[in-house]
This record gives sequence, structure tokens and C-alpha cells, in this order.
Amino acid sequence: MEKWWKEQAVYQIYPMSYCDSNGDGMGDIPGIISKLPYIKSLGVGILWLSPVYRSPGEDNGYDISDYCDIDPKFGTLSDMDELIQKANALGLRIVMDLVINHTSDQHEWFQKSRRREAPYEDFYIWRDGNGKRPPNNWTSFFGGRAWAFDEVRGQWYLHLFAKGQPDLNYRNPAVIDAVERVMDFWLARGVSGFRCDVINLLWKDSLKNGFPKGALVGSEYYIGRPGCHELLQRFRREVLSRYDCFTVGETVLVSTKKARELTDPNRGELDMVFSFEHMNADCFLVKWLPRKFKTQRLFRSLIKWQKKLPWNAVYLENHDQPRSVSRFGDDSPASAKAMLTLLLTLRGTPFVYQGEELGMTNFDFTSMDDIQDVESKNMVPTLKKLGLNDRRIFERMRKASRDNARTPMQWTPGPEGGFTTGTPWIKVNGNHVTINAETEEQDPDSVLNWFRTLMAYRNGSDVLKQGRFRLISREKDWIKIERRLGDERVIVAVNWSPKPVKLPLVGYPVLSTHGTQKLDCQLQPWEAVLIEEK
Ligand code: ISL
Repeated sequence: MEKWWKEQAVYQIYPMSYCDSNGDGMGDIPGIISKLPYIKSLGVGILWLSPVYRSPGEDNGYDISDYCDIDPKFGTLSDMDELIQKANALGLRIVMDLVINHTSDQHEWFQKSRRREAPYEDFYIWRDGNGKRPPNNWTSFFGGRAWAFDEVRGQWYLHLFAKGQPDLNYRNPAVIDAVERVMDFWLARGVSGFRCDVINLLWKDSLKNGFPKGALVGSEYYIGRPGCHELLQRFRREVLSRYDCFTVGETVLVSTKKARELTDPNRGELDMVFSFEHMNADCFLVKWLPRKFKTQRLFRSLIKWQKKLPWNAVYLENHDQPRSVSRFGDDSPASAKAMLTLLLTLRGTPFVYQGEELGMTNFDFTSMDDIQDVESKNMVPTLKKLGLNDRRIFERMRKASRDNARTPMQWTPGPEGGFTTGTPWIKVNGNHVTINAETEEQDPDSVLNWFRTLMAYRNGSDVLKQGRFRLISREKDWIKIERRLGDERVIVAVNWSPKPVKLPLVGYPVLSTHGTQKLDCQLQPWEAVLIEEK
């Protein structure tokens, strides 16, 4: 029997944008509870919630001011307990986001640290500057420098993300203890694991000046350092090993070699990681530097990771990435189905992001005023420095902004897509009149129903869940793979283009996006098929 997290698919919920139960325009935990039957009907087994902890919301909850409480905008601790209990009763497990590289600057630890109150003096990375200049030349993931001066303490603190997200100091054993207590708190309450935010950045080797010519100056001193491996081993030993749980690390810019180390069961660090490489299929390293999407680039990276790791997380979308159907497809339901087919048939634990099962697309905002995301806003000065005018900056946002994934879940064709009875915190996409759960529910050919069909097939197929992966062929516009377990195999072929393609493929598919008639060396536009062989 395989581990449960190798058998089941994960569904990511971005709570702010999932379902609003009280009309304040903000999704909440009672809203998620009300959708549990829908989630169950998808066939997924695990829900990962983006942060619901107390937070001032500068980075939509990734800036935590109290790890052991729920933010009032999402509900209460007892709502969370109810969610865990009701989900469990349906056979669904809950996984929380663990954001421990940094806290909010509103966290009590930081407030005390800036006043040098014991035992918090060294909870963060404080340094004196060089005259009026920050301690080193590191830059932030969100643009600009990675240091802020605090008037109260009279020193600079490091923030790899927004100014309101000071980095914790893992050289201080009290920080490690405090973080372990947080993990324990939630695991004891019944959560089944963590998605570990930017977990490969925890350990800063030194604070020397970084190589000045790079997108992320200083990153050579903090990405995947040995100290980070040691921390992860300690978390596993001291806390995680006492529970039936799993961890998936968000590991920024990780290589396959590093990923193998991080997920090696003998080292006891993480169970899976999110690779970033395939997210570069339409950009150079960072999404603000776009290039034309090439199917081959996407395939090549996905396959490389399939081959190099015995098991890993597989995803095409999350709350930081634009919608896959807009990036890698042509916004059509047909392309959404093709993508979901590959996602659910590669080897590994699939992660599906809310709305991906409906074929939700990038936003339809018309101006910068509609954009809410701190990263997008912070990037504007950097893009201006690169010489882009307002129009071109907005064009870049349309392609790259994280708000593309954060528009509210589209439940109905009605007002605000059925997300809220009030005014949503971020605009609902106008295409909710056609792309929504209620309409798709009734259409046997919808993306939603294709997703359910595939999930049901996957849940019943040991070959798809456990089988080895082999690439049969990848061409400019199509891919053919094999999954094999013992003598049984499933062939999956996907036409990743809006034109028919010719390929060596005959037989009757057990599942097809276009009907199960005999295949004759041709796939229709965006057609995806599964063929069983025993
Ligand atoms: O979103 C990105 C690029 O647009 C990434 O650089 C992202 O910031 C990086 O993957 C880290 O993401 C995680 O930590 C951030 C938070 O803003 C993201 O939402 C989260 O997924 C800081 O906590």
C-alpha cells in the first residue's frame, strides 16, 4: 500500500477568493465548508489552504502576525476545527501553508524585537548599515532592496519579500523552537501536513555582498544552503515524524539534483518539492522577462523532472502563477482539458489550483487600478527603470501578475459569479457567465466534467497512481507517454495545439476528450486520449 499522499490529488484553495459566506466580499472558512460536497465530487483527497492565519494582509496572508490564530476575515479557530472535522468526515485531509521564512512586521515577535525585548532581540536579521546605506546589496523578490531601516531599533532588517515581511533568524535556537511549536499546534489539531513556503531560503550562509548582476542579488548565499537541509532534518525528527503527515516544499529555483536531496527519504527532509523550471516555458527565469511560449520547452522540463526524481509534486498552476490555459493554451475549454489530462497522468502527486478544474483564464482587468497584488505594485518602479511606459507595464501585468490566479472562483453565471453577495475584494472575471461551476455541471462536455472523469479513472488506476513513467515521443505539438505497472500500461497522447496532428496511434481509447471512436493516426485539435494495454 502506497502512502496516502502518493495516491491522492491535492486541491489548492486560495481562501480569499474561494467562497464568501457573509457578504463582506472576502472568501472565508465557512464558505469553504459550504463547498466541501463540491470538492469531494471532484475526486481529490487533500485540500491545501493558502494562509488563513492572522495577518495584516500586505501579501494576502503570507505575512503572518499570529501563527496560532485564524484571521477574523476568514473566521475563527472553531471554524477551522469544524472545517478539519467535516473534511475528514468526507475522507478529505487538510494541509496548511507554513510560512516560516518570515513573519509579518506586525507579529508580536517583531514588535518586541525592534524594541530589543528579551527573548526576541535576535529573532530577526538585524544589522547596522554602511553609513546611510543598507548592510549589503541584496535585492528583494518583490523588486528593490531587501533591507529596511527601522527607526525604533535604529538598525536595518532583512526582508527577502515585502517590507512588511521581515526574515526570521534561524541561527537563533529560540526561533527554531518557536516554529516547531507552531507546527505541533496545527498537527495536533488535525491537519495532515504543510506546504512549506520558500522553504529553501531559510538559512543565510553569510550577509556578504552578492554578485551584482543578477535578478536576485545575494541569492547565492541563501538558496538551498547546507544549513537549510539541517533545519529540515531537525523539523522532521522533532515534530513531523510524530504525525501521519506530509510536507511539500516550495523550493525557489531548485535544480533536479537539489530536489533529489531534499526529497530523499533517507535524509528525512521533505516529501516533495515544487519545481519552478517549467514555469520558465514563457519567460526568462523571472516572469517579468517574457518570451514566446514554446510547447517544447514545457514538455522538456516536465519530462526531465519525471525522469530525474522517483516521485514529486506535479503542477501547472498556483496562486502565484497566471492561469495555465492562458499561458500554455489558447483560453479555450479544449486546451484546458488537454492540460488537465497531462497533469493527472504524469507520475507524482498532482496539485490542482481552484478554478483550474473549470478552465478559468487570466483576468480581464483594464487598468492598473484593478490590480491588488503587492508584488505587481512593487514591480512597477523596477519596470519603469527598465524603460517601460505605463501601457507596456500594464501589458506585462496582464501576462504575469499573480492577480491572474486570484480573481474569485466562478461558481455561477450570476452576479459576481456567485462568489459573494457583496463587493468582491478583487474583480470577478467577466467570463464567469460561461466559465462557471453551475453551468459546467450541466454540460457533459465541460472542463469540469472532463476533470471529474479523469480523476475517477485515476483514482481507480494503480497504473496511473504508481506506474513507471516513460516518454514515448514528444514532437512540436504533441506528446505521447507511457505509464506501466507490471504487465499493464496506459498510453496517454495529447495534442497540444489548435490544429489536428498526425501521429503513430491506433486503437480504441478508454477515455478521450473527443469521443472514444477508433483512433487512426490522428488527433483532433487539443484532443487528449488514454489507451489501456494489458
Ligand atoms: O510569485 C513569484 C513570482 O511572481 C515568486 O517569486 C514567489 O514570490 C516565490 O515563489 C515565493 O512565493 C511564496 O512566498 C511569497 C508569497 O508572496 C507567495 O505567494 C508564496 O507562494 C512570500 O511569502
